[in-house]
Order: sequence, then C-alpha cells, then structure tokens
Amino acid sequence: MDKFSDFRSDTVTKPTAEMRKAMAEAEVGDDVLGDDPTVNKLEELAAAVTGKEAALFVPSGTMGNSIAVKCWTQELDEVIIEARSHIYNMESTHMTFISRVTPRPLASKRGAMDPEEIEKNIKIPSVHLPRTSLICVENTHNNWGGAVVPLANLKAVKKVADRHEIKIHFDGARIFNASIASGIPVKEYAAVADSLMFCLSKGLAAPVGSMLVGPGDFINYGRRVRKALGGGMRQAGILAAAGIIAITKMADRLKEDHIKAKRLAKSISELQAVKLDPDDVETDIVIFGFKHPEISVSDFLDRLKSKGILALTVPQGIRMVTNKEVDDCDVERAIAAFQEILS
Ligand code: TLP
Repeated sequence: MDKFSDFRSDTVTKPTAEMRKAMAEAEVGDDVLGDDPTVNKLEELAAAVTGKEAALFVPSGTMGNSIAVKCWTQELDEVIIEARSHIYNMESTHMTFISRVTPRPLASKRGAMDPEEIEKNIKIPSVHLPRTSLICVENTHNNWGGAVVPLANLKAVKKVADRHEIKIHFDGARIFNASIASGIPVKEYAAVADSLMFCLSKGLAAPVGSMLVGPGDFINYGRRVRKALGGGMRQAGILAAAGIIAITKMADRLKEDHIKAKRLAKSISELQAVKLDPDDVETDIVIFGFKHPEISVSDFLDRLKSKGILALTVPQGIRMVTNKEVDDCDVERAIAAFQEILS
C-alpha cells in the first residue's frame, strides 16, 4: 500500500505551502525574553479573535489546559468537568499530577452538562469538603463525536458559575469547528468562559501549537507556569508564522471537512454492523459503534488498513476524522472499503 487515507485524527494534517513559506521567512527573536515579533503578533491576533485581553502561545493543547487549571485552582480544590471530556480522560491526569486538584466528573447530554446538576455539585469548603473553584467545558466535544455544545447551555452554566464566583475554563481545541458549524462567532463562545484554549494544529493544519487566552494577569501568571513546565520556547516565531495562517486563512474551510464527515456518516450508517445516527455528526468527527457476528473491532481496523484506510479505536467504538489538508483523506475510498468488507 503506497498511500493511506488517514482518518485517525485532524492532527495528521501537514502545513500548507503558504505556511511553509511563511515559516521560512518568519522574523524571529527570543520569545522567553518577549523578543519574538511573530509570536507577539500571533498572541495579539488570538486575543483579538476571541475577544480576550491577552494570549499565550503554548506547544500543545494539553499544556494550555494544564496551565489554565493550574492558574485557576489551589491544591485541595475540586473541579467540575464533563465525564467524557478530553481534559479528564485523555491528558494523562494533569489535574492531579500538576494542579493536585480533584476532578468531579458529571454526565451530560452530548457534552452539555445540566446547570442544575452543576449547581448541586458546587461545594462550600469545610474540614471535610473541598472548595469548587473551576468548571471546565469542551466545544466541539471530541468524545461525543464532535458535537456542538449549544451556546444557550454554556450561558446557563456561566450563570451558575457567576452566582458562586467560580471560574470557567473552555477547552476549545476545535472552537473554530463549533463556530463554522453553528454560525456563532468564536468571540460569543469565548465570552461564556474566563479562559479558553484552542488548537492551531488540528483541522487548521499548523504543525505545532495552541493558544491560551484570558485576562492579562491570568496570562502573565500562565507564562510563568509555562516556563516551569518547560514550555518556554526561543525562536518560536517559525511556528507562530504557521499559526497566523491557521487562524486567518484556514478556519473558513473547515466546512468542507464537515461536509465530508456527513457524507461518510450517511453512507456507512446504512451498513448493519455500524451503529451510527448520521444526524449526530455535526462537524468533522465520526464516532460509531461496531458489532459484527464474525469481525471484531480490531479485525475490522486491520481489514480497513489493508485497503488503505486508517481509523482509530475509542471507548465508544471507532473514530474517523475528516480533513482536507491531509494529502489523501478520500471519503469515497473509505466508503468503498466499508462496503467491500461488510456486504
Ligand atoms: N485530541 C487528540 C488526541 O489527544 C485524542 C485527537 O486526535 O483528537 N482538547 C481536545 C478536545 C482534544 O481533542 C485534544 C487533542 C486536546 C485538547 C489536546 O491537544 P494536544 O494534542 O495538542 O495536546
């Protein structure tokens, strides 16, 4: 097999030709000393796009989320978080490892937690009980198959948080997907949270990096935490140059990924072994259950691979993510492979 169609993630994108050119020509300086003009420009842009006071360029989404939790909490605190969220499940437990706080996972309806349930779980600290200091939300929601969490739900969560003077951190790794799918500007989503992290290196195709945005004093402290975690980068303008193109040129075309995901979902949901409601596919992620009398999930992934299609196992079954910036993310080829194996 000379070329695979890679649906494992929207992180498998390659930088575009325009990004590579901008990277080669980027003006750089020592960013730990605040001297890199391209990083400074990216941080100003990220703050402006999200309507926040300041921004910090970080090597990964996981580091952005880790810094946010560390900045908003103290040891012995508790953090309310959605049960399937990426922070809780897929970031190597930084809440306990770095921030030394306890997560309080809550069930949700496709990523939208019930504000009343949140309120019931807010704790007044005592000799026995922790202080609840932070609520984390995620949109789009990765493990809910790229679901767009409704803005009305997030606003209701903010009302509860405000009433109890609790901060909200927003894992917006794919906030541009949420914005494109719903037509709601990124700024409106960001307004429901005190801080937000978004990724440049997913569907937006930058090679490395995420942005953490929030109030100026939060970002100043976050910059110190980033250094302590080993995330202070020197001539990082080379990477930031691609990030600027990710934000200014790539966000709009995410709609093509959403169309591809829908097309894939509609076709494969007709197959008996696939458990999927195509109406649930709102953005670029397709997660489906798989049940076949003779073929296990891992056998099926091997058979797909032998036909040049790469997909991932996740707790809910199988995940496929579409992205136009992958050389060969060929939905028709994937559909044909499914049909050959399963019919
Ligand atoms: N998600 C990755 C993997 O970790 C699973 C992927 O392929 O989808 N928040 C959300 C919602 C994410 O989906 C991810 C990455 C992150 C945070 C972390 O970003 P990175 O990988 O840059 O640390």
